[in-house]
Amino acid sequence: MQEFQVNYLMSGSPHAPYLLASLYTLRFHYSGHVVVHAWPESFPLVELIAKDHRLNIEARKREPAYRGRNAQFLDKIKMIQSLKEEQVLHAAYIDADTTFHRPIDELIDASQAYEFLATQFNNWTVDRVKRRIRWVSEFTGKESIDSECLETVLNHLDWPSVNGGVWIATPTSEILQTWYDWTWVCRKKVFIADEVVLHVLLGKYLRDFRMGVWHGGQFNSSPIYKSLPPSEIAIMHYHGDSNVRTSKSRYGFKAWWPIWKTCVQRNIGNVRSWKDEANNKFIKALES
Ligand SMILES: [Mn+2]
Repeated sequence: MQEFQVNYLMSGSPHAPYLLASLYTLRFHYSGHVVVHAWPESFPLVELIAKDHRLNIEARKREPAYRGRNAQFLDKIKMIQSLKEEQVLHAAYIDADTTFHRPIDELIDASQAYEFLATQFNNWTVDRVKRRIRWVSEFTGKESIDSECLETVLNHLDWPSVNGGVWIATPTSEILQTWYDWTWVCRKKVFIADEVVLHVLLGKYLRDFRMGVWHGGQFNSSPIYKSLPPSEIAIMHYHGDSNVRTSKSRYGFKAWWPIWKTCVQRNIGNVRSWKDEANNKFIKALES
């Protein structure tokens, strides 16, 4: 049995540099168990990262049950569910495109009270993403997304907007299964289907406290929107490759690039042996 575990899920290898920066900075603030689950195409790189004892992570190969649109988003839910086999009580899921800048103990402590603790994205509320949430209305039905839950969340535009990149759940929770099922039905037509459905889940589970949201955005902060001063940010989330696309965010690049440089300089995660192989086109362009 394990009280708590941090988990990542790698699909393709271009995100391996992002993963490395996330792991490296995570270790400044968290010393517990970390598992990087990886699809076969990225597993060899993740194995090389895990060979660096300084990082102290476990590399674990997994084959997704489905490949297609929204596949990584679906498989991350299944991956966390699979941890019930080894009796992990609370499992964190962290996107690779993140870096850690402050302690995360408060978030871990808070997660103990919930089956699922989500994080607010910046200072956003449901109001900001309501149009995207409405996209799933064509997928409501008896065996499908619950229309009442959808209405509930759309009637609470002041609720925090959540993001699928940072969350903590109990692997046995029904919430994960509902999240999977509802994402599955709209996977082919909805952009970032998991994130849209996560909002609908608020309508089902938030008011009885099975689900919670960490308010304020310090554990899921975008460099593009800069809703918090840098000194308050614990987890930076570089969605849309905003760490390496200066046209998207100079601030994101400035925050991430020195971390990457340090990793290369100190050969963290044996990065020098695989960085070209990872084939991240943005990093290649910046380094040329
Ligand atoms: Mn992300």
